[in-house]
Parts: sequence; C-alpha cells; structure tokens
Amino acid sequence: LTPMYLRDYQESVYQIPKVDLTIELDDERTLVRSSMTVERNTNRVEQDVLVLDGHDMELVTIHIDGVLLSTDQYQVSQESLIINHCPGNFVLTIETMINPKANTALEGIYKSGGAFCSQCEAEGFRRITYFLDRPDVMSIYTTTIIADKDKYPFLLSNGNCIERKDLEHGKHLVSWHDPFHKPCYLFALVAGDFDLLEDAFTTKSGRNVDLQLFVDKGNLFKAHYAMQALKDSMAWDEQVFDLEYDLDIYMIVAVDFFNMGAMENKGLNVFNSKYVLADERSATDDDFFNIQAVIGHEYFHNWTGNRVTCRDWFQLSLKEGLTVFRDQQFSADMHQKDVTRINNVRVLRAHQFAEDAGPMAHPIRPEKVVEMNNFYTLTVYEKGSEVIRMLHTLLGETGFQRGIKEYIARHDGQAVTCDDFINAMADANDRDLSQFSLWYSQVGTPQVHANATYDLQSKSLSLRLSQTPGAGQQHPPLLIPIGFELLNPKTGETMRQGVLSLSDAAQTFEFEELALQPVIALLTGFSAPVKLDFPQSNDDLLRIMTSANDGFSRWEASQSLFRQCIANYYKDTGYRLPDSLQQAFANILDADIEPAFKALQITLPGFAEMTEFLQDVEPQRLLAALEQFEQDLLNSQTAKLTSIYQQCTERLFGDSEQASGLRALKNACLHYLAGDEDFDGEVVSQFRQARNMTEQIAALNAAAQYNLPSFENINNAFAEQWQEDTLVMDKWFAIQAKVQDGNIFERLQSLLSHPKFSMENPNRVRSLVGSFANSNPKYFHDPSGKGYEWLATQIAILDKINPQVASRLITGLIQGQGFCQEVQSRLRKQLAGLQKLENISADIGEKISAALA
Ligand code: DPP
Ligand code: ZN
Repeated sequence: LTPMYLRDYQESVYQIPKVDLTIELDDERTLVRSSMTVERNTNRVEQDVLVLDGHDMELVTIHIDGVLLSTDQYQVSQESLIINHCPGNFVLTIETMINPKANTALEGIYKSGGAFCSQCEAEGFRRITYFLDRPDVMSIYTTTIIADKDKYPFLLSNGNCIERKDLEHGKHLVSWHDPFHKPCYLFALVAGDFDLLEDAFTTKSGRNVDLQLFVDKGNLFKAHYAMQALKDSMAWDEQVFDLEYDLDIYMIVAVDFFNMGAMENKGLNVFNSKYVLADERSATDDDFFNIQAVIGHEYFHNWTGNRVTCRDWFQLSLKEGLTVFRDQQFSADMHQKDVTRINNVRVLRAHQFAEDAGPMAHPIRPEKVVEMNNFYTLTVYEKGSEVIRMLHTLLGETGFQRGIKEYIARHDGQAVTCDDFINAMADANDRDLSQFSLWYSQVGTPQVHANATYDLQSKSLSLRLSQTPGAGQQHPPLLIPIGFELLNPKTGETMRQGVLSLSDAAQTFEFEELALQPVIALLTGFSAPVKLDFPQSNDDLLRIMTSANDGFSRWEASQSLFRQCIANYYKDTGYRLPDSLQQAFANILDADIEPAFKALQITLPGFAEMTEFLQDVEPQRLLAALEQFEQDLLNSQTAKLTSIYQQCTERLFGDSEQASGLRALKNACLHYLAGDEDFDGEVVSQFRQARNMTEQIAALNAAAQYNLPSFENINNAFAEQWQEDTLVMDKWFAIQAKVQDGNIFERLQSLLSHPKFSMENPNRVRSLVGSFANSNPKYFHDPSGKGYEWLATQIAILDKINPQVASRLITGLIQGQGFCQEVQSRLRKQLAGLQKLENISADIGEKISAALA
C-alpha cells in the first residue's frame, strides 16, 4: 500500500496533445489501437524515459514513428510500460488486448448487460490502453469503434460523429471527434442496442443542441423526466451562471451496472439507470428529486470539471465541491429552498461529520492517497460544497459570480488547483482569502461555542463566539461565517439579521439599541459546516421554531428540542415525554406551514444523527430510546396524526410540488401511526390503493419497520408485481434488509441466492448489503456481533469482484468512533479478520489499515 502525496506533485515530462483510438469490440478479446502524438517538454536528454500507466491487459505491439519496438526497448510491469530512449517528439502506437466480459471491477471498458460501456474516472483509462493516466495530460481525441452491427447498432463516443460505414462480416464502424482538449478520465465509449429519446435545446446564443437519451429497450416511457431535467439544467446554468453548452450534441446513456451515480464524460454522460429511469408508478418523489439533481450535476460539470479540470486528483473537490454546490442551488431553485437545504444538512451531519471524525478523515483537498477511488467521499463532495457555499455567503451572489467568471476566463482549457480557484475568487473581488483557504487543509468538524449576555441598562447584547478544531485536531482559527437572526421574544418579529465573520479563536460581537433581550437564532441557513454549542432554553427554541425567517433555523429548533429529549430517554430508561414536548409536537402538527416542511419538522433525528450528538453510544440503548420517544409522541398525538394522515390522503393529486409535499407529510405521519398494530389495516389499504411508488413503498416500509401482521403478505405481493423491474426490485431488496424481525440473518442469507440478486451488480449489492449495514442499526449492531460478521463476509466476497463497491460498504465497520468500547472491539475483530484476506485490494486495505492503526 504505497501512498501518493500532494506535496510530491511534479509536472509531466511528456504531453500527448493528440490521440487516435480504434477499438474493435469483442466480449473477451477487444483490440485497442492507440496512436498518440507525444511531446517532451524538456530538452534534458536524461529524461528520455516514458513511463505509461497500464493495468490488467495484454500488450500486443508498440511502434515509434512506425517502427516496431523490440522487447529490449521497453519493460512491462503490473502497473506500467516503460519505454527507454524516446525521441523528443514522436508518434507512439500501442496495441493492447482487453477482456470486457471478465471486467467485474467496472472500470475501463466492461459489459453492462448486453452493452459495452466505459468508466474512466479516476484511473480507469489505464485499463483500456497504456497512457499517461493523469488529469493534467490533455488531448484531442478521435475515436473509431468497430462492432457487430446487429448486436450493437449504436456506437458512441465523445464529441461529434464524423464517419459511419458498414464493414464486412456484419460489422460497422463509427468515428467520433471531440474538438475539446480533455484528460483521459473524461473519455467514454458505449456500444449497444437501445431505445432512443430525442429532443433539442436552443442555447441563449441561438445554437441548436441535439439531446439524446439512450435507455434499455422497452424503457422509453421512463426517460421523459430525465430529458426534461436536462433541459431545465441547461436553461438554469445559462440564467444563473451565464454558462452555455459548447458541443452540438449531448448524449446520456443509462446502464444497469455502474459503480457511481453517473459520469460527466464530455458530450457522453454514462448514468446509473437509477438516476435516469422513472415514472410515477415505479419511482418515488425522492427518486425524481435525485434524478433531476444528478442530471444537473453531470451537466454542470461541463464547465466546472471538463472545460476547467483538475491538475491532479488531490484537487478533486475543485470540481466536485463546486459542482455539488451548483446542483444544490439548482435543486433549491426548482423546489422549496428550505426543504432542499435542510435535506443537504441532514446528509452532512449524519454522515460527513462521522467520516470527518473517523479513521479515513481527510481535508477536502486530501494530502495523502493510497487508492483514489476511496476519496470520492462525503468530505470532498458535501463538505466541499459547504466550503463553496461559505464563499458564496462571504462574497454575496454578485461577488461570487464575478469570481466564477474570472476563474473560467483565466483557466478555460486548463487543469488547475484549488488555490487557482481561490485566487481567482479573491482577485475578482479584491479580497484576501488566505485565511479562508485553510478550509481546504483542515480536518475534522470545528465547534463553535456561543454565549450571549444582554444588558438591560445599555440595551445592548454582547455575543461571544469562539471556535475549536474537531476532536484531536489542531489548526489556526478559520474564517467562519455565522448567520444570525435576533427575534423579539414577545412578537417573534425579526429585530436584526445578518452574517458575522468569526475569524479569531474568540471574538465578541456587540449589538446596540435593542429594546428587549432578543432570542438568538444562530448559524442560520447552516452557514458553516460546524457543530454549534449554544445551549438555549425550551422557550427560546419554541420562539425560533415558530418565528424565525430562516427555515433552517425553524427546523433546527425543533430538532434541538427532540435531540435533547432523546438524550434524556437515553440516559434514563424511566424518562417519559414531558408536557412541554407534547405541546411543542402538537404545535408543529397544528401549524399552518407547507406540508413538505412539516414533514421534515416531525421527522425525528435518526440513529446516525444521534450517534454524533452523544458519546460512547450503546446502540441498543439508543435504539430503545428512539423507539420509546416515538411511541410516546404517537400516544400523545394519535388523533392529530390520524387526522392529518387522512386529510393528506383526501387532498392528494398528481405530480405537482404540492402533491409531493402532501405525500411526504402523509408518510411522515404513517411512520408514527404504524407503530400501533391497530393501524395495520390502514397500511394495507395505503399499499393496495397506492397510485404511485411513493405511497406504495412507504406502506411496505412501515409494515417492515414494525413487522406488522400484514407484512409478509404485502411483501410478497410487491415482489410479484415488480419482479421484472430491476430498479423497483432494488427497493424491495432494501426493505428486506430492514425488516425488524429476529430471523433477519436467515432472510439475508437466503436473499443472496434470490434469482434477482447478483453480487456483480452494484445496485443490487448496495440495496441488500448496504441497506442492512446503514439502515438496520438494530440487527447490524446485534450484540452477538453477527451483523458485523455478516457484513465482513460479504465484503470479503465482493473484494474479489468489485473492490470499489466493497470499499464503500466497509464504512459501518470502520466508523466505530462514536460507540462504546465493546462495539469498537467487536468491529476491530472483524477488520482484523478481513485484513488477512489474500490479495486484499488497495481499496479496502487502505481503510482497514487506517481503522486498525
Ligand atoms: N461521476 C462522478 C460525479 O459526477 C465523478 N465525477 O461526481
Ligand atoms: Zn461530480
């Protein structure tokens, strides 16, 4: 396990300005001929050795300027091809043979069902041919694909199609030319037989762009929403960022076997079908939301990622943090701002905070990497986006856009660093952002402590803020924007609001001329990715909950009340719901607020969020506390919950934003109500009468959650109804893994040999194995250690098939830091066992070593 360090970065001695690829597709013997123009950018003859990256393929021939090299002129190893005594400028032609069918790692070129497709980010191109597989080597690609015409009528690659012709033996050839320089990680190839949805978009400067969406045969009816999302993304990026699309064609292909969500290859996005295919009957409101967000995300990469790319992989957040920020802003504009923001924060706090406190904690710009695939993390993506958001807060929308313009003007066509980005933002706004840039190198979640005193005499408020690094970390003070709102305690009116810049270890902010002692909402909009330590009375929280302008703060106040109460249940098993909480909960239920917002307000902090909030957590005790709290809330408000549930049902119609809000609220109520077995009949009728997947799956989920009498019955009905729809069957597998039933381990075991399950398909694996580890805390943390053992067993199997997927699933085993010692030692036992695996991958190897260190 040899790490690479950011500090060791060196420019490439060679560049490859031009690549011509000819790829003759075959299941097991695909021939790749790569003809490259190579240029050395130094005159030093001692640097005449060219080291190309390559992995897992057969080298057929090498030519330099048309002359075949003999074997003493180069060396091939597991990971590279070394060519000695190269001239300064030359044409290098390499033929390699690869086996797409045997490629279960799903990097490079592989088969997904009947189609060939590719995935090159981060380092997959080296599995196609020998190359300088690093993002600062950028080339103009011409790609020719040859394949059987019947089986593979569509042959696709990046850029514009320049040639098509039929060949003998039933084959055909298609050539593509991409006029933009790009790193090899953005190369893509697809060959298959698809249904095609076509549309067009006229850019604001009046150019026509053909839009093509390729899906598996028979799935066209599920492609319309994604197409609309693409057009909305294109229009939004023009309106908000003044960025226009640059090629004449934009293609998206949906495939079933995919390690990630989707991939932004220039002009030819490849998508996990989960983020394309949807119709009301088979997809939930969340699915629709995510499809739009991921389509947007990949589209937005065209400028932030493709036109301006990363110099090296340590800079990944340069494109990902920025592009996540862009997709979150897009979603917020397309839906309800507050609701979108709250959901972003929930993910961050439940999962990124844990990562940042765990053994794989790293800055948003990592400094040390063993396996790059391990750094496509919540930290690089979600915290990276929060860092961009803080910049947006500090500079304002106008200043931020000025900075983006400058960044693109300076760096279009280049491979750059996070520092280049910050410098462009700083220069465009005449600001010194050197302190801010510490966010790129710090590790851990900082804490902000707040303390307020009001002086009646002078009518002034003094707010003392201080900051401390995350546990076990040390770094100089950060620049932290702290949003605030001062509320009149009597009327709830906003007396002041704004953003404070906390830049010292401790600072005091004074507010004058406040006739009354205000209630303070701090960290409004979740203005920084920190933990806020600001104890507030229930009265203050209730005031914020009902009166703050800021939606995040209203929601957060209710969550604070809940978290505090759950902590009391956790500490004292005899604790019961206080009247004040009953009243608060009733007030939320009665409030005249948007249904989607109310749904979030009555959704309790989950197991993962609470683990962040407590120390040395005993999982079963926390689960019992959560369960009892929920039960007590239900008992105190059964009538109100039932009546809202019924009202929502009556008012539900269609696919509008309003309807999805009502569904969210209805299902949030259902989540409580199903805790009473008497509600079983209602659950069944919701299941049977459902007009869409949101309602149907919520009913099945509730039945599984409480193991209701009807569960097996509707569970089987669901599997029967949807057996032919793999994406819906993924939802079913996920539910099987969450059933609250002592026989869960037998159930899981038998599902591994279910005809619809396959360890080779990442979506299936994530649905069954991932859902168990992440969403069934009760049995995952079974005191017998069986849950950990079952997960470890699956990881060992998967590591041989697809190390990237194995590595994603290991999170539950390595992030034990919030739990008590017994749990931690049980987890370590499983990790120690896994560490002994023969030929362990760098992917899980890196994480296990970090966890056991
Ligand atoms: N496809 C992944 C993403 O868009 C990696 N670039 O985030
Ligand atoms: Zn991305």
